[in-house]
Amino acid sequence: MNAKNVLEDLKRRFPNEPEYHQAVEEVLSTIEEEYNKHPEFDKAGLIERLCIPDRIYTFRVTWMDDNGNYQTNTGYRVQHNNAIGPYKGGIRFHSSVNLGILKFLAFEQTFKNSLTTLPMGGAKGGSDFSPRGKSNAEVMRFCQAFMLELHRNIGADCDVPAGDIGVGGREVGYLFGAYKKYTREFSGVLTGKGREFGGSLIRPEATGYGTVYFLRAMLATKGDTIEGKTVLISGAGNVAQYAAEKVLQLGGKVLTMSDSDGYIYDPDGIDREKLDYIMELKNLYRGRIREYAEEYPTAKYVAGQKPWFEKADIALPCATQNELNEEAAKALVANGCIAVCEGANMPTTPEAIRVFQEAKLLYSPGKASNAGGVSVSGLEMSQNSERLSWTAEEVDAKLLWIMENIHENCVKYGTEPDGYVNYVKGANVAGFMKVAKAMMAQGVF
Ligand code: NDP
Ligand code: 2IT
Repeated sequence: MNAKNVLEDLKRRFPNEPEYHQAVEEVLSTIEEEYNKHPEFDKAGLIERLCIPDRIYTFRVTWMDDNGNYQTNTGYRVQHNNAIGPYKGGIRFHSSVNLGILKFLAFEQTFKNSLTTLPMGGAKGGSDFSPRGKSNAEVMRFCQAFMLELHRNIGADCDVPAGDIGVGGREVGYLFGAYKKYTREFSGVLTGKGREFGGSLIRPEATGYGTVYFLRAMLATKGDTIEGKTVLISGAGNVAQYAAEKVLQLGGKVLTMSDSDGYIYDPDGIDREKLDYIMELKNLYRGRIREYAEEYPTAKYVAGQKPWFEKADIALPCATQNELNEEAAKALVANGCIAVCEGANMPTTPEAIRVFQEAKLLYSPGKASNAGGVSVSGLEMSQNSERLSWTAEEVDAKLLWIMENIHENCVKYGTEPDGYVNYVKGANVAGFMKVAKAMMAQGVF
């Protein structure tokens, strides 16, 4: 394989999908060497089969808003690869959603899910519907209309969606209710469900907790800990909230959180009580992070900016893709940051990753450090299959084991001759090898 040629070919065949190209380039450039040690892979055209999704569903979703007007959005499901298990991955509702973004997410998910050790393939779906400013009833009608199409193409042993940006417990509940009604089947077809109807304990916390477990493992390679460290977090949604919670539990100090309008900086730290305020603000009232600075006047609100120019020991990007660019990366390094651990998917641009790696920072890509969410989704699937539910302690212990195992694999496959751990390479090679071997064993499809 010549990574450059493969990428050029994909760009020609699938133009106008920059995020997809970006994700593919990152993986190909780091697995090329390992791939080329296996001529049988190239003979089987493996790389093309691994980069192009198995299939993509696109559908119109029409629903009625509270004023009686008809609204039409586009829905998608990208089933990327099921070599090691049923298709698995979240659903994103956000105005920015398009096919290129979902293709990047489904591609990444395939390697992430492989890293978890659980039997899950990769998929992603969503819609350009924005839940922002919509009433509960509107969100419910949209979810029902979305599932009216999607239910034909998913199933507990075929493709199991979950949440992502704009899709949390409320949306998963409505989607599950609709699936059940249309199919007359109660099954583990979605994860992230409510506790009362098959959801796993610790699933809401899993991505954020897992990210901080991974961060702790990275720091441990330097004999360091989270205790006493200052932390910049972006986002104020599901991942950011529980990353903040775990940082607090481990003795760190969270200085920032953000949303798409700006960020808040609290020099005293966002403590437990203040985090409870944010959780209520965001999850119950669906408010804006700006309101934090009105509630706690010692904090400042910076509109239209990202938090990366503040001084801190650690950065946890937990909002969205490409939210941390080269300029921000240089500022973090100049301010003495020692670790960047991604809770979001592909939040760091390729130029910024280079800045971190050249400065020999501890830097981990989302497909390794945010894999805790889908891991507990996999555990939810296991619990649904055996029609039992495990205790929070049991699930949390398994989550911790999985994150430490992913970290070990990154170290195993990503350690460079000078001892620096290239977590991007480690995650990509470890994730890729398992999928590649499974595809080889199953014949040409
Ligand atoms: P939420 O919808 O709960 O929160 C998203 C947060 O990011 C909000 O604060 C939102 O602000 C902000 N945000 C969203 N889009 C943008 C944007 N274009 N620019 C700036 N800020 C933005 O989503 P999650 O917390 O679930 O997801 C966050 C990230 O983590 C995503 O990259 C997702 O793919 C990834 N992830 C999520 C997992 C999960 O289990 N939920 C698992 C693994 C990864 P606003 O309110 O203004 O929109
Ligand atoms: O990006 C992700 O890993 C998720 N949004 C979670 C997917 C899942 O199936 O739990």
